[in-house]
Amino acid sequence: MLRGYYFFFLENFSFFHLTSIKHEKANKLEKFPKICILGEGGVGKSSLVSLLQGRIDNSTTAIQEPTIGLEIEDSRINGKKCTIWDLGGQKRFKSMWNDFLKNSGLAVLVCDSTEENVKKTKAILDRFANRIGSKVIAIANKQDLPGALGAEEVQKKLGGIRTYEMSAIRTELRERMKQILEYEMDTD
Ligand SMILES: Nc1nc2c(ncn2[C@@H]2O[C@H](COP(=O)(O)OP(=O)(O)OP(=O)(O)O)[C@@H](O)[C@H]2O)c(=O)[nH]1
Ligand SMILES: [Mg+2]
Repeated sequence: MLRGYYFFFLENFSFFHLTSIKHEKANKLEKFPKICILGEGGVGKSSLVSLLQGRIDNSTTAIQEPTIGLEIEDSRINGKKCTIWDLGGQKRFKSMWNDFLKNSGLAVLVCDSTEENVKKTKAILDRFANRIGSKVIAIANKQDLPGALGAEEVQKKLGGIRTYEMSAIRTELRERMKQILEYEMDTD
């Protein structure tokens, strides 16, 4: 019983803590376009941000740590400052997404290109459709793994949202990742 309360306290403490950090940061960053990266845990969202930001090189060991709540960082797309919101994909953080997704200029829905994960990704899309807004694209990540579904197939399963193939661990794809976001931020 005591144990239950303890975890209840911890969960709620972390929620309020994260919410206040979010508000503080959000107020400062509100004036810049916001890109939200969302998807199930472990699909490679933080790895994609690292690729984009030039933090992955061939000597870097892979990111293993799941994102706790949310990471916000500055970036530059088309020469303009923007903020990237990398949402933690674990189940316990999803209730916070409604808040995090507010005023997003572009939502990037990431999947790991397996049949099972694409199904879960579609469920995310349906659950947060009214928060994600109209500007949403998908990344079919982990294309380096055998059996990865291609962009066309993933796009069909996700109900037609524009989908790009990617592999966050391939440093040579950094420019490609940048181009995708530049193009999508520039068009309606
Ligand atoms: N093979 C392969 N592994 C990848 C790729 N992208 C990410 N990974 C690996 O997948 C694991 C999870 O990556 P993360 O970037 O932490 O995943 P995430 O979506 O941010 O996970 P959460 O923060 O828990 O939501 C790590 O071990 C990465 O190295 C990829 O394109 N190919
Ligand atoms: Mg992460």
